[in-house]
Amino acid sequence: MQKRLSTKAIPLFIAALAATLLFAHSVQSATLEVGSGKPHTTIQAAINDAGTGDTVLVYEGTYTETINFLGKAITVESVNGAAVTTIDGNASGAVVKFESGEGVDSVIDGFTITNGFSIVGAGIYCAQSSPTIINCIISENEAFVAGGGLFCGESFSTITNCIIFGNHAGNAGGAVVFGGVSEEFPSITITNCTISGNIAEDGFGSGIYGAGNHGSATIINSILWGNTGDNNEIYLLGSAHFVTVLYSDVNQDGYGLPDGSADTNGNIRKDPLWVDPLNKDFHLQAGSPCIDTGTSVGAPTYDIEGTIRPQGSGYDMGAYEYKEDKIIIAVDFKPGSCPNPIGFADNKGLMPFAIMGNTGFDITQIDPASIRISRDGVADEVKPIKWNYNDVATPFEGELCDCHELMVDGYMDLSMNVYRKDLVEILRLQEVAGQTLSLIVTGKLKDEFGGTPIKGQDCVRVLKTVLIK
Ligand SMILES: [Ca+2]
Ligand SMILES: [Ca+2]
Ligand SMILES: [Ca+2]
Repeated sequence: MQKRLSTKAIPLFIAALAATLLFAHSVQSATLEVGSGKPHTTIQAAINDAGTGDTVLVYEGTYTETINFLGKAITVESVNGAAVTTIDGNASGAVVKFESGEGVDSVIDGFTITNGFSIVGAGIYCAQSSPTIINCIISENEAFVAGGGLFCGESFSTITNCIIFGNHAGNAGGAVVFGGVSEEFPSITITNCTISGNIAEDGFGSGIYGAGNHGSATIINSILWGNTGDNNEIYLLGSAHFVTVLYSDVNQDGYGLPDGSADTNGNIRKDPLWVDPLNKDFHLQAGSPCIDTGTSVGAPTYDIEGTIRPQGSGYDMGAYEYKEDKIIIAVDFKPGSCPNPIGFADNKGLMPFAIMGNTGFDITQIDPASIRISRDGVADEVKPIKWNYNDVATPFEGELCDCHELMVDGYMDLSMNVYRKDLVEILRLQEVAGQTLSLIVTGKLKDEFGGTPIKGQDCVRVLKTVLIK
């Protein structure tokens, strides 16, 4: 028998249910979509409808409007990032405004913010507000007086992973103005930003300008280079302004910055070696002094494009983390057997190994003459002696030094040989007798396939007694 609700109990039940739903509504945040064919076609319309904790999710495209957060603790973010999602202010005021006491939970993430025109703060204007600004390209905005890119007055804003490029101020602060006049001591934090090509017409702080009576800026893992004017990168109006610069590349001395002869506080003064700054490409080239020279302290987990930080041996300076263009290859020493022991190195004895092909990787693209074997901590490399194409092994998806004995899989492998004597002597394997260690195989694709570097590894077990005959 089912127990039935008495008629009397129903209103109570409904009231309880309604209360539950209301409660659920108050804690669950909504996502408001913006784009062509979406419930909202302008970002501002979605902001108007949003409540605390909601996300305004903006699809690719150019939105010609200016927006105002209206004091709301919401996240306005793009689906696919700043490179393909633009807010164009149409030269009618600041493009993005925070002027109603917004705090850290008012977030703008992943937009190009451009074509603003105002007295101050043409790209982003924050007054007595402290928003979170992340993954944005703030470019080609024009302030009649100050703060071409951003104006942060009485503000504790954080600005992370942003490119602030090609903005213009009639007087001061081509890229950023900070400071305050009230009793509060405002302080902004700029982390992993790339700031270049900004102009302050009167020459004061084409990069960053400390205005008002007081204020401080902390600049971490950032690049200020190629902003135009005297005192071109940073300028502080008075003695009650402070700037702390750490692990950054700034083309200026003073403010505790290096003069180019020595580094201070992790700061450097060296050409950042951008890929193509004239065409707004601020990715780092291989060999840039900004690669791996940032600090992990306070660094974001991703870069402006969503690449995981750090890549390589450390965090980079600027909005982009340098990502090595490298193909990871599957390698098997002694194909089809494991644990790949090595202990006796006669003159002519060979150790076979294979670089394995699969559906996505055709090993005939590899330049066999480029292949080298190395181990961590040893500078010298070993060159294999002969190679051919055949199917001898299967890629193994497991822990690096785990064993398997899988052989043919229908995909052709690049099968090579190396003298055991070379491995033992050149890689100094006696030093690691009794250990299992990984040997690294590097090389590159043939030039007609782009010459892309390749890298992989497999483990060998070095026997307790390594003999050389
Ligand atoms: Ca790095
Ligand atoms: Ca093996
Ligand atoms: Ca194979």
